[in-house]
Amino acid sequence: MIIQDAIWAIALAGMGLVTLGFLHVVSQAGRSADEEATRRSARTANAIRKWLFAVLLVGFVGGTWATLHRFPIPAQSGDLGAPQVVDVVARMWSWQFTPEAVQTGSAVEFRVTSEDVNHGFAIYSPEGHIVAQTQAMPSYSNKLLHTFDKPGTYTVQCLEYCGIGHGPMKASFEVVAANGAKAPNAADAAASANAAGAPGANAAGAASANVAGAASATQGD
Ligand SMILES: [Cu+2]
Repeated sequence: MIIQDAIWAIALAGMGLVTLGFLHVVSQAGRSADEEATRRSARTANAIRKWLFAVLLVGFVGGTWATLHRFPIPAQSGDLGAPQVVDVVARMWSWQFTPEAVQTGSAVEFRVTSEDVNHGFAIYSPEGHIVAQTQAMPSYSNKLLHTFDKPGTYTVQCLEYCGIGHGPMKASFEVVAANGAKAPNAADAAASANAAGAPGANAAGAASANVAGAASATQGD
């Protein structure tokens, strides 16, 4: 079960409880109550309200701490010191990465900007789950820090409507294992790109040079 399924199940359960509450009120609406019964139900309602407030308070503080104690947005000014850096430029309607491959196991700093309008830079794992995202904005460089655990072909999809070509505004980049071994599908993709004489072939060479540089920098740490 992925987290979205769990949240969907919790939301359904909550909606079910609210529905049951409404049905209970409707079923009691025609009944007249004596004063003692009214006082009793007021006391019960007060007690339930206090408990509910306490539960909500604990849930709110606990949930806020659990989701934000490691704040997901890195500092946007100054050097983040990540061993790998990828410059990302968005434009209607394509993505440009320099370099086009990164390694697992060490942090990657994506410096994301746009040449025209706002775009949404979202990275999807090979299984199709979103792993990180930020905005691509003209005149700004937004920094996104992510460490990849699994090698493979990751997809980038625009998440901010940016015109007629928004839907197909996709691209992909390779995450290679830190020991240099490529994932099987990544090796196939690179081979077919080279065979086709794709314009990315030179860029891929530059990419591996940069990755090698980053790797040696890491070892030096
Ligand atoms: Cu878009």
